[in-house]
Amino acid sequence: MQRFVDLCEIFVLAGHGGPGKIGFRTEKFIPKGGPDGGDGGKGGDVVFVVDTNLNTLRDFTYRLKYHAEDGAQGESGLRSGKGGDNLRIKVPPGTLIRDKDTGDLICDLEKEGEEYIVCKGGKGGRGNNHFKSATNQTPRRADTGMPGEERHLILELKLVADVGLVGYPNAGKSTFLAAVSDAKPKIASYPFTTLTPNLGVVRRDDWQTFTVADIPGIIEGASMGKGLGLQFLRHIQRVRVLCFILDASDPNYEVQFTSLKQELLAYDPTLLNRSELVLFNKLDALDEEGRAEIDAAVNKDMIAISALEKINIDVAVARLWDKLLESKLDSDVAPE
Ligand SMILES: Nc1nc2c(ncn2[C@@H]2O[C@H](COP(=O)(O)OP(=O)(O)OP(=O)(O)O)[C@@H](O)[C@H]2O)c(=O)[nH]1
Ligand SMILES: [Mg+2]
Repeated sequence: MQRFVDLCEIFVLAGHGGPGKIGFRTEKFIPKGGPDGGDGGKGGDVVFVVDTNLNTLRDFTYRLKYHAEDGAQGESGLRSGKGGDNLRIKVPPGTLIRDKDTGDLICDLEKEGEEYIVCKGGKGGRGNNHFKSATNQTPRRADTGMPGEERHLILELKLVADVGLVGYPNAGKSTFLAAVSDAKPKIASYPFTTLTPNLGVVRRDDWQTFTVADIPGIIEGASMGKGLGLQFLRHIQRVRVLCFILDASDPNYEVQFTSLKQELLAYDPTLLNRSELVLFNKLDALDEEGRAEIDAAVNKDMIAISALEKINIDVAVARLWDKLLESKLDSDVAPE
């Protein structure tokens, strides 16, 4: 199983500025050429850049130190040394970067191509030309260049999804994600099948797509650490629409709905202000009486579906899309 990594620590170091050059002109017919040592090149910066093809921080567990290139030494003829290349580190969208020593948030990278310079490269040292004076025409002195900035960082990933699926274990969240998106999550008939979040892209047509996050199941008492706890709720803190999935074939589904809401409230009360859609799943498994009960409950914010038999899936997707558009008007953030 691939490990999902959403928190890690690394050390980054920008390039050292190149040293200045000590040199003198030595051309023919110019016997006493003056100092002509060029300046050192600037050290490379450490830059973080969003790559939407990534969705975990796993790569950072293999390598803990990152160093941008140093600047080159200055050259004769007053030529500056070459600047060190910037080190561009790719991170998935939704990566928060903190300074480990101060705890301060440095940046929050969300959109494709977004980037941030976390450490600046050191300035190159001055060549000996700069040290020429009336009393010293042949300075044998140059700067060494400044060190690059360095930092211990904590990277934290919060998935950026439009819709978050919330439900008890075994309710059919992963089955729903598989039915609507390109994701292939593990599905099984026992609770806590999903141990790490899954992200899927729902494609209505070429330009209407949105992302859905499927997180591990939540049970009553999760805020006190029961089950897998609430740690994964951080991944749906940024969603615009919460989609509750209830197992309508379970006689306790109403009680479960109430406790899900209580757990969300305990974790982050603002989650309850999101736009919501409730899906009564496993419609296919209901007897006539159960069906009648669900039929009475459905309305524009509550739909009966079967994720397994793909009943009413299109209706659910259309409703999620409408809700995203409505919430877009509120927050003015467009669905991708
Ligand atoms: N009859 C019926 N079974 C379903 C339906 N949707 C899901 N299931 C079954 O319910 C079981 C659990 O499905 P999952 O999608 O793994 O449930 P989950 O909510 O992701 O569960 P966790 O990952 O454990 O939280 C599987 O055996 C599915 O086949 C449905 O619409 N009808
Ligand atoms: Mg699952």
